[in-house]
Amino acid sequence: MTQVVQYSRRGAVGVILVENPPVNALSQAVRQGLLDALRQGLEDDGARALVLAGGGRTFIAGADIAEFGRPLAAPDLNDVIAAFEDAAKPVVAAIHGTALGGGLEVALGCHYRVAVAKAMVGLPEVKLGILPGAGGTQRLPRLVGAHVALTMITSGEFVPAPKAHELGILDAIVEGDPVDGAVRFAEALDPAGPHPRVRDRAERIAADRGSAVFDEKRRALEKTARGLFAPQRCVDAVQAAAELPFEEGLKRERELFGQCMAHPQSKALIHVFFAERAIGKIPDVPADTPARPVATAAVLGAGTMGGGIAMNFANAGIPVTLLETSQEALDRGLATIARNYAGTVAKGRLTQAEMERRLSLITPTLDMAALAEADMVVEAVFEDMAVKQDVFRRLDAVAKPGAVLATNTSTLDIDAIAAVTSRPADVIGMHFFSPANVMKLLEVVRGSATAKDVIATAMQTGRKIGKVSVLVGNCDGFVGNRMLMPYSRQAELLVEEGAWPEQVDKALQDWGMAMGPFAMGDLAGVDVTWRIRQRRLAEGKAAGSPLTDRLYLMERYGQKTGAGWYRYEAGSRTPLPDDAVKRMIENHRETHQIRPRAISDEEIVKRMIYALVNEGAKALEEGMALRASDIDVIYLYGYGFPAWRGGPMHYADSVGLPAVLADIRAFQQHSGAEWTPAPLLERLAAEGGSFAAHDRRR
Ligand code: 3H9
Repeated sequence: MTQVVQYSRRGAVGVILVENPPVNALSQAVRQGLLDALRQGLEDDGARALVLAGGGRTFIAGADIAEFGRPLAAPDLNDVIAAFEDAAKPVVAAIHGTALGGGLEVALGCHYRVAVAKAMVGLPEVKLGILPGAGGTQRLPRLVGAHVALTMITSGEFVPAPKAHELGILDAIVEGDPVDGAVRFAEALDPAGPHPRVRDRAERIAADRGSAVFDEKRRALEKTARGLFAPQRCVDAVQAAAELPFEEGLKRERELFGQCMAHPQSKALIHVFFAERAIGKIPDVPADTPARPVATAAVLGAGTMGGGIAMNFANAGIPVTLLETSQEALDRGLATIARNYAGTVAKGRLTQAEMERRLSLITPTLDMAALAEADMVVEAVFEDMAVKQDVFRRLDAVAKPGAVLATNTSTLDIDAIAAVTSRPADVIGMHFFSPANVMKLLEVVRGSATAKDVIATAMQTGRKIGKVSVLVGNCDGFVGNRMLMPYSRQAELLVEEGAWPEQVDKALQDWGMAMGPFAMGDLAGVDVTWRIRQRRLAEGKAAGSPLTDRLYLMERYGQKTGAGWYRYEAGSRTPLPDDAVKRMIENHRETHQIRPRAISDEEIVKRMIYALVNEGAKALEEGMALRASDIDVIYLYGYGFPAWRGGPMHYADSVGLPAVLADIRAFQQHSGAEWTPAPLLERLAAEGGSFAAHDRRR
């Protein structure tokens, strides 16, 4: 027998224990080990019943995702499950931690399931762009009916054990050690049987035959899972459970599973699964780097960003001091925070008491000296180097030794800010995204002097306050906004050349982006873009199009003034095309003698997305991002890039780098230097490589 699965006996009950850290994934060795241990248990005359459990922190978290994409080696998981289901002795699954995907499917193949109250069960395959492929879509509906099964399988959400018990997925909740509890449960069973098989439970699912629930779910998913392939296939599979005999249903599930596996969306979503877990791996700041304790925090500036950042700390239970320069600004900031919380309470997502607890963790002040005890200070004042340097000089004078001094700048040089302090090693960038209390992304920006434990502290604190923390280097715009500059530039050029803002936005939204660039510009503020443009022009850098200047002169600053690239009706955030903007664009074209041409959606998408890819490749080569997959995570969590396309760098891989490069070269012929291909892209395309392979080599 293989070592990853062990068989032992407790009294008259045989125990099969999976030991495949960290999460007991069902690798080939585990599948084989399960078959071997089952045979041993069945042959063991001293065992009247069997218990299946997971060692370590969990039961079984599913198939081994790392094996996907390769031909699956025998034994097939379906055969393993069938062997358990047909076993001549009763088998009890003992669940703690999580029973997910293939893990729950194995448990559904056991005759009984017991769990500790803290355990969770679920079929999260849909989040990987696939569906349960080892009988989950056929067995779960037989236990809980089509409605609940559809909800669980199309959402992938985890169900806490007490709820799973109520639903009939679990037979009992056990106290204390799960294996002890399961052994007690097994001792009470009659070894002579019959041993109930989920596959034989026909009544519940038969009632769903011909039900409208399937079409209703399909229609709902058209809205909630727009553009996604797997959720609709999940419905097909559950419907097969209602309409076909078990074996035929399994066959249908297999076909649908194969279709999902072959689809580019599953490759993208599986890439995202690993990309999200790679961001914490920093070669020179290993996971065991001791972080500085952050028990208290302070935020400088109670504007939109500062207020949102303070809320993050309060939400995580960290007391936070909020500093402003005038009582009026402080009152305004606090009122916004209170309004934001009240909105969440009104939606039923927060209790009044919890809102009050969080508000009580925020201490307003006008006195810089009140920051003296904070373990971490985040500066969120006006985006201007002189202003920030002044703040850091004063902060340096009051902050306690060892405090982490972070700046929330979105574009400025961290080293120039750190240089005005006596402790550049303690200075770091923590770039939150607006609205900071909602957006998940945090770019942690490492300066040339930033200490490793300060990096570890910022990354860890970011996670603690609910952010997806990605480490980036110190360059203009860091990674996300740096890539956004050529992206926005393309958007404006497309409009100069003949497209309308609403056409550009629609093309990108249809492609999957949460928002188009012009609607996003209105949200961020045209004045903000204008200010960045002015700074970059003064520094002699490429800086977008003069269309922004015209809009700025018209005082159309975006949503906040009710007009930007679009107009907004009072109280509404819906962008409406505006003739005044069209006239402005036409005027601009005439002034510059541009003859507008019809531009296809395909051209729009290529120019926009490849602008991201090309700049991303440059940032990667310069070491501003540790991995191409980190760039993908930044775009998924900070810029509304569709997860099912895997992020810009994965998308380029999926198209094929030679094809991407050929298009970029064609754009270069048309518009020159701004499309100079990234040398890394050229190299990878020439050697038949990919960004993923480049990541693996590092
Ligand atoms: C499936 O089952 C298909 C079947 O229906 C049909 C087959 C025919 N495989 O998330 P963490 C790794 S599809 C391989 O940081 P946590 C993970 O990469 C599967 N590796 O921990 C990480 O590695 P590293 C359906 C896996 O405590 C480490 O474990 N199941 C797998 O925050 C720790 O992970 C799922 O989709 C896996 N299945 O969360 C469940 N799972 O340390 C996916 C984890 O090198 N997993 N790893 O970075 C999860 O949701 C979470 O990992 C879990 C633990 C909740 C279990």
